[in-house]
Amino acid sequence: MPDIKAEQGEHILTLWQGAWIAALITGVITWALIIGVPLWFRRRRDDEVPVQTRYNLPIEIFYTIFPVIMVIAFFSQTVRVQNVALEMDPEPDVVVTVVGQKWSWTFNYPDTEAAGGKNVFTSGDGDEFPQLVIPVDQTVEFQLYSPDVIHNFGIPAFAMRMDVIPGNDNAFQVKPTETGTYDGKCYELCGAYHSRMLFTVKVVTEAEYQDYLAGLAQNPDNVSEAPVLGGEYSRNLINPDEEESE
Ligand SMILES: [Cu+2]
Repeated sequence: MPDIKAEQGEHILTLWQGAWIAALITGVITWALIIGVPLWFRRRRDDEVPVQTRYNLPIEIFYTIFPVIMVIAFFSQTVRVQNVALEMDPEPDVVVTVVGQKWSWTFNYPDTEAAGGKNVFTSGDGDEFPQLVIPVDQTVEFQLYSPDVIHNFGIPAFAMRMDVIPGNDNAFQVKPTETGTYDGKCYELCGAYHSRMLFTVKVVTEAEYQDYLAGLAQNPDNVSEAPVLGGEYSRNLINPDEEESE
């Protein structure tokens, strides 16, 4: 069983376990019928013809209605859990602007300002995987932005992931329950170096989080005029003269 480290993911795990139990009960009954029927109703003597049943209305009604009831149950539970897991607190404790682009991730921390009101961020490339640092027991909102193609921002330890779609900015929130370092990756086959889109998530205490942000704000490599939203590379490919004309 996966060990879930975020409140939202715990609901998803419960749904997953419930769905498995329901599916297993259905499976056991189905396997029993598949194996049992040929045994129970086999021809026992050479001169005997087994009972020839052409139709059985109650059974036909049962196996039409019962799957419909199962679909309704699975569907309604999924919608219920989805609504709980995707519930948005209008005032999250921390906001991170996550940029998924070919072929890595950038994490902007818009709540924090470096000297002169500048943006604080951390970024990775195909060789070095970026690390996202967030505080434990606080509601963290991920605002997902892509300048190029569809990516998918996912952290298995939180049992949460979501598409990062150009022109359609998604968001979700997590409340991590335990400090530690967890893996994350892109879950949408986005192109040649999709497999390089890995990152780690480090969940730390509030004090460590503030120290981390202060450290980023001191490092010129992690400070920019505006939020780093990516896309320069692909834009220059389309229109190489754009920078000169600006
Ligand atoms: Cu990707």
